[in-house]
Amino acid sequence: MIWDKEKECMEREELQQLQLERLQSTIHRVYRNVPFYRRMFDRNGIDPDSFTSLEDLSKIPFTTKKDLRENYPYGLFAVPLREVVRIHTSSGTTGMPIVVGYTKNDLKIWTELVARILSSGGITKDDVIQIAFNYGLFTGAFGFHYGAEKIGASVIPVSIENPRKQIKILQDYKTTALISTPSYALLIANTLIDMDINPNSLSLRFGLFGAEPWSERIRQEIEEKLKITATDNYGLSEIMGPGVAGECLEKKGLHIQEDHFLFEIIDPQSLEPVREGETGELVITTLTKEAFPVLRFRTGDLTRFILGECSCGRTFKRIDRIMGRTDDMIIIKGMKIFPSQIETILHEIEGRQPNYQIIIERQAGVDHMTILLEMSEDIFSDVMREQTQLMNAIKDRIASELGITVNIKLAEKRSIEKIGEKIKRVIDKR
Ligand code: DLL
Repeated sequence: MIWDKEKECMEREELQQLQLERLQSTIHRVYRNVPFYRRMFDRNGIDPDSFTSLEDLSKIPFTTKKDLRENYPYGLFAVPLREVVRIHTSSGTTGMPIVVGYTKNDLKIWTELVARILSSGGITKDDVIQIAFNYGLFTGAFGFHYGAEKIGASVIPVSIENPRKQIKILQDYKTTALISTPSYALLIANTLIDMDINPNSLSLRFGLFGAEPWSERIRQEIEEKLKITATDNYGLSEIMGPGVAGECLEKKGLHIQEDHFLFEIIDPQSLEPVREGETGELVITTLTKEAFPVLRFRTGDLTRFILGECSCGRTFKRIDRIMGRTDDMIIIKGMKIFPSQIETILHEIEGRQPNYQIIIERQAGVDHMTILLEMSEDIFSDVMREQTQLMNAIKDRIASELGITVNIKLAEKRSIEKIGEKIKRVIDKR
């Protein structure tokens, strides 16, 4: 493809004009309809009519997860509830999720943006798509479902199932594309090997994976074991769900959907923008959201802008794969968990501040979480039966509240290693 620099500059100018107009209308909408933002503007002396260039965005303070949580459930909605046609949630630190609403128009745009991600990942209307995300409050399954239907592909809404059942469907329904977390794709790939099934006997060609961090090495492993082309896609419920950014088949970074969001990368300590191309925290402003617009939302995700044009011909900028988080959120099997959530459960069951450590390991491509719990004589009994009961109670609570199966191991008193005065709460060995 011949690269026409002049045309690209013109396109960028047009894009920036569109972004500015959309930003101005978002700012007016939130100032009019969301008391949280009106107070933020008034307190900081920001006039909603004073946004004449995209640089003016820097006048607005950041919105944090804490702000969203404090406005649970509907405090940040910019439309009356009767205009909301869908609700999803993201997990939160205190068991209090962030509730996100969508108007009809929000759903239309979400569908369109996910369709773009699918199409840049190689999907066409001829594909048979197996969606192996949980259908529910999580945005992953519904987001991809509607995007795939819009493309005209055939959608199989399997949800999370026993991997053998996924494989049976892959075989019998001649699935050509798998949508899931990368860890779940790897579980399916390893199960395929255990079952001694030749991946070439499947019709599978593409995999679009996201919702959790993964590496180039894991991509190669999945591609090799399933004989597919695997692309990475990124999103978050607070902004929309999947559809925020996604790789094209060049697999050299994720194109960001610049006509619907503004992206900034800041130093999480100084909160100043990093130099172009340096790693920092991704901050996103929505430009077209009606029900749940957010301004300068600090995602907690670390990445960098990839400089230069992409050989696929798309002119939207790219970010690198997410390299980590600024906070202590653990992502396991696509689920987002904070140590404080585990701590609350342990505290409630044990009736006192627990000493614990969370260990995350990967075995045969599957992530496991173990909670190491220090014993204290007054609570823990020597009686084996009582210990087992306690461990089961903890496991059950965690499974039902956080949706994850964990191993519990009891440890001797004061045996969990400290760094200075602090126990390192999370040891991620992946
Ligand atoms: O994970 C939305 C999604 C669904 C994205 C399906 C892609 C595919 P949440 O549950 O709110 O939403 O979690 C958002 O997950 O802030 C990142 O920390 C992490 N994350 C999402 N995609 C990626 C990715 C969905 N491709 C949080 N790589 C985000 C690394 C990711 N981390």
